[in-house]
Amino acid sequence: MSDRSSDRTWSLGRTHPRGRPSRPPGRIAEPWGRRTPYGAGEQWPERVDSFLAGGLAAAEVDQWFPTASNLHSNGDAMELAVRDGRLVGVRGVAEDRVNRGRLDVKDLYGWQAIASPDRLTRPLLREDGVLREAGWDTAMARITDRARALLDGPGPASIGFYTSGQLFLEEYYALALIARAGLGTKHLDGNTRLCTATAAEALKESFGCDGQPGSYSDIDHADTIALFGHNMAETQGVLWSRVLDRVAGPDPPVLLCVDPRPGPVSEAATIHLQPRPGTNLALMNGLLHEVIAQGWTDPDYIEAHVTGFDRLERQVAAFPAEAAAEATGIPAEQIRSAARLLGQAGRLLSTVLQGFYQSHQATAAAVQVNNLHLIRGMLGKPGCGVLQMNGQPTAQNTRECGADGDLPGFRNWANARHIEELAKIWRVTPDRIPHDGPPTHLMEMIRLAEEGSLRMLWVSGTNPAVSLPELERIRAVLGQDRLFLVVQDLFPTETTALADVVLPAAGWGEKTGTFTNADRTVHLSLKAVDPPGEARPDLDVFLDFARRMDLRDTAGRPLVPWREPEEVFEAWKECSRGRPCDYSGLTYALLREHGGIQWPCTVEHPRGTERLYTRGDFRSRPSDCESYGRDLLTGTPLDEAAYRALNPDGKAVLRTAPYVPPPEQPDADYPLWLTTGRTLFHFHTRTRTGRVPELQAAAPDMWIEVSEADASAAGVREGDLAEVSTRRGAVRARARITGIREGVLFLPFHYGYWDTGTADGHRRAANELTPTDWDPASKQPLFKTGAARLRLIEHRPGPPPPAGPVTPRDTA
Ligand SMILES: Nc1nc2c(c(=O)[nH]1)N[C@H]1C(S)=C(S)[C@@H](COP(=O)(O)OP(=O)(O)OC[C@H]3O[C@@H](n4cnc5c(=O)[nH]c(N)nc54)[C@H](O)[C@@H]3O)O[C@H]1N2
Ligand SMILES: Nc1nc2c(c(=O)[nH]1)N[C@H]1C(S)=C(S)[C@@H](COP(=O)(O)OP(=O)(O)OC[C@H]3O[C@@H](n4cnc5c(=O)[nH]c(N)nc54)[C@H](O)[C@@H]3O)O[C@H]1N2
Ligand SMILES: [Mo]
Repeated sequence: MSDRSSDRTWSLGRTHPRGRPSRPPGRIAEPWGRRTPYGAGEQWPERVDSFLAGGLAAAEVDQWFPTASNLHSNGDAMELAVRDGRLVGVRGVAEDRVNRGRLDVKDLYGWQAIASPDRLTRPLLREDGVLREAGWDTAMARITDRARALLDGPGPASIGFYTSGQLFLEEYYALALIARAGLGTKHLDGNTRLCTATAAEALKESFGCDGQPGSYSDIDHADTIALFGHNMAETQGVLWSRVLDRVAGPDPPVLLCVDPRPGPVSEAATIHLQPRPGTNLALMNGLLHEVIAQGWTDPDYIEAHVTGFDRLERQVAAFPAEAAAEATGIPAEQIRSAARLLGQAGRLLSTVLQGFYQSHQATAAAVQVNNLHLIRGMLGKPGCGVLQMNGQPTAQNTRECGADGDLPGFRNWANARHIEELAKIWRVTPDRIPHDGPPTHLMEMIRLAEEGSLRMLWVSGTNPAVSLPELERIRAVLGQDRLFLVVQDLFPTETTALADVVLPAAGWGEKTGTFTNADRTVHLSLKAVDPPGEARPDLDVFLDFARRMDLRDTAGRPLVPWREPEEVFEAWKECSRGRPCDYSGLTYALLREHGGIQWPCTVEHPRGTERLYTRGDFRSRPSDCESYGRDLLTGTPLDEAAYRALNPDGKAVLRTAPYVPPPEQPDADYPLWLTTGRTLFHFHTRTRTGRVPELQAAAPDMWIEVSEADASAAGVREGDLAEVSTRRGAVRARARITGIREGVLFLPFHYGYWDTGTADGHRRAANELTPTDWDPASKQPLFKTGAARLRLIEHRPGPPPPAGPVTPRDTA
């Protein structure tokens, strides 16, 4: 089979004004690099990628420091090159299991952002409405004074923390201890709520506990790879290289792509299903109907390891391919072909990401992918894995350390024994850890701030004024006088602009810690250079806060006794011992010597564990599980009795839900679907990639992706300035006509305002348009569905600015 993705001229050239593309530099033009084909069961060949600034030679580098990529969740092992105390480049680590030396295009160039001249270097305090520089002592005193006053007054429920998927494990664990047992608030969540809350919930619902069953090495063995709402080519570039290398080798796997948009993934796929946004559950029910009806199941595996088959069979009975076709807009024949591909696969690997996670029945749809693997007995064997993907580099750690709406070590808030265990580890009484209901999710925290019962919000490592839905509302909530807003970041952002206190953080490369990728691989990241000015590691800031607040354990000793990241890591190992995410066999020294290691890593498994559930041994016993689950349709938590009734005693559970259409659908006023997402060259709100010349030049400004038919209906031509509006707001950008499904518009969500001025005047951020709504089970917001309209603002000559690999209308 030919390698269709590496040698095609993708359409950056197409958008160039004068016919022939002018080739952009290096890997911008060749995002996945050169192919290194390999066959099923073989080891993925090495290919070491490197980029050194200013044509420097490797011999001119003073020292190399180990780390892993921090602009996605792939966990590609890399080294930072330092010369004269400055970062000068990067190279991949050939020996590492994750990337075998390869680096994604964003990682090759992205490190340059940390040396950007506009880094935050001193704390800022708001005085008379204006942010002014101050010393750390003054800034921390301002924070602790406010925290104490609130604790003495309305109490801990008036304080909340909103953190990240981009700090380090040690930072999350310290923060979880401070917030939960120190202050006693349950208002602590991560931006993982927007990102992988559904991955976590889907794993809990099916297997009783979070924890990625599969491994990236499943790509080496699979004969069929299905990508459900996952644009892997643009969002996990090195993983995609691995797929492309299998596709280019002998006995290549076949690919299934489920995405309303065409792109590099659909171009490499045998079957491309283009559902209407928000109809994933209908599609999955249709696929499962067909798999069951054709007898493509594994009755022995089901009998031994799975419960709830009858329920699933009943649920999908009403969804033959015709019914699924009606709901999704995909022809029934295509649904049948896809079901055959999935049903007859010998070794099936599935990946799931935001096309499924950011919609109204996110958990219910993601769980059906688990169900597919369970009824086919395709789990825990080489080539048979589910990757309920993560997005951010350290999202896994936010979840396992309990810095989101979970408790550390995947403990169950509703299980009194788990609370006692945690209290013992933290040397406090169980009542110090709030557990009278599920921990507060972010969208609820925003509502509490809006109402005025949340009075202090400490934001670290996230930019909610661009990344949350319905920005007009978010700006109003975060900008209120009565909310004391602390924001800790590397750069001035749309969110720091609203803060009362801004704390300058040291970032990746400037601090030491560990983090874990989407397939449970832990890497050590060493400090390579000093942070600028007075910027400090987030860990130091949190520990300083704990000391100043004089947080104590039951015996009166300091509750948070640590000073160095390695001490926190050692403490975390104890907290994780015996839990699914067991780190007890890891040390900094081992990670340094060996590179990436997959948890659980214990005395029995000193080099980690490649796949979970290899013997169908799920962590679902009521005494052990992380969650008793939720009703997938309403989100209501199940109690222990309801959970026991599902009979999950060590078995996986087939959870189901009926399909309901998305809450907001196109109508006469707003006739189009709007969906949003990512593109190759930028990371999120561009605070880093927007400061990197190579990446910013490759995709400098916002655009609107629209089909030929929808564009011409609105009188819009390629490159024209157009407006997309929804019931929440309007944005303007130039149109790019692509092979996107008719009736659907796509906007990248990367473009906010830090580099163009304020949000006043013409707005461009995609989240001006998105609704305040979330999946009832995972509480993940709906960034992928909504009703919109398109209108021409003015004709503009020439094409829109470049954007990366957009599939043109003529090849879709
Ligand atoms: N280049 C780049 N890479 C990144 C990031 C980045 O910002 N830039 N961010 C990282 C993070 S945090 C994350 S979470 C991941 C996200 O990685 P992905 O999930 O791959 O990225 P998205 O673009 O958000 O969404 C994936 C696809 O879902 C499709 N989609 C939209 N609506 C639907 C639908 O209703 N059904 C289906 N089946 N598909 C739909 C979109 O067309 C899109 O192509 O990427 C990580 N990697
Ligand atoms: N419309 C729409 N909206 C979306 C999405 C979508 O697909 N569509 N996707 C959602 C998803 S999956 C995600 S993950 C979110 C991402 O949303 P955000 O988390 O808001 O995105 P980032 O731009 O990565 O913001 C991270 C911030 O942390 C800072 N930072 C980086 N490293 C450090 C550090 O070590 N310490 C500190 N203190 N700060 C640091 C960066 O400078 C940056 O300002 O967006 C969500 N919003
Ligand atoms: Mo994400």
